[in-house]
Amino acid sequence: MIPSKISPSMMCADLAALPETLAVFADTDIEYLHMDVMDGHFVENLCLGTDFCRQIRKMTAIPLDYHLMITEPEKKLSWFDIQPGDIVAVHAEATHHLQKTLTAIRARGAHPFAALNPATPLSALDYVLDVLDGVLIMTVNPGFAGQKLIPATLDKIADCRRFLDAHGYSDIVIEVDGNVSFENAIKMRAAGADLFVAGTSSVFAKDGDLLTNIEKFREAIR
Ligand code: S6P
Ligand code: MG
Repeated sequence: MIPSKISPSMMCADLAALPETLAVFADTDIEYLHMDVMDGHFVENLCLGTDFCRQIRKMTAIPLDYHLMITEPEKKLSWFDIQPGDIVAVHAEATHHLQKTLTAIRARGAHPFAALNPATPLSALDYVLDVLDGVLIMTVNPGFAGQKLIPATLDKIADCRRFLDAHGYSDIVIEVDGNVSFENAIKMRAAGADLFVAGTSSVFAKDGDLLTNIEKFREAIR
């Protein structure tokens, strides 16, 4: 089993407390920072621009986990300061050139991930497994934080793990994103997820402080 990791969703962070939040993440060995980039076209929302991503990069050494919810990501990779060790997830639905885009991400030393909307079948990955480091399974429709889990996506996580193992790619990471609450994270881990995007339903939940939420979340995904 791949060790579990946390990627807090920075669109859910309190911007007024950004330095303090990043310090807590560094102290608690948070593995990635999830950067939701939305173009108002692929999804109905605008979020986290290139300048914001560059600013975060200057404030922390934690690798970035770019989730590009933008059409034709292959034309926009150079807009970002992608560094070796970062994750870059592009949506299979957003490009006609998935294989080419994943290859371009790998050429930058970053980890290429393919993101799949809830309705997109795993067969979209059939011919790109050799250029993938991870699959980002959306467990809500992308665009907004604070949504409810789509239950069928739990089966999809388990199907994805079986599919990867059956093809000899047990080392490909499964990332999950959308209502990864403390309760849902336990089920997602049991289904085979490895990397957990933590938003308003866990790490940034208002009824707990950041440190307690992180400890509780680590316990849930152990
Ligand atoms: C949604 C985006 C996500 C959200 C995250 C929020 O389109 O890709 O990364 O920020 O899912 O988490 P939560 O717990 O509020 O659903
Ligand atoms: Mg996301």
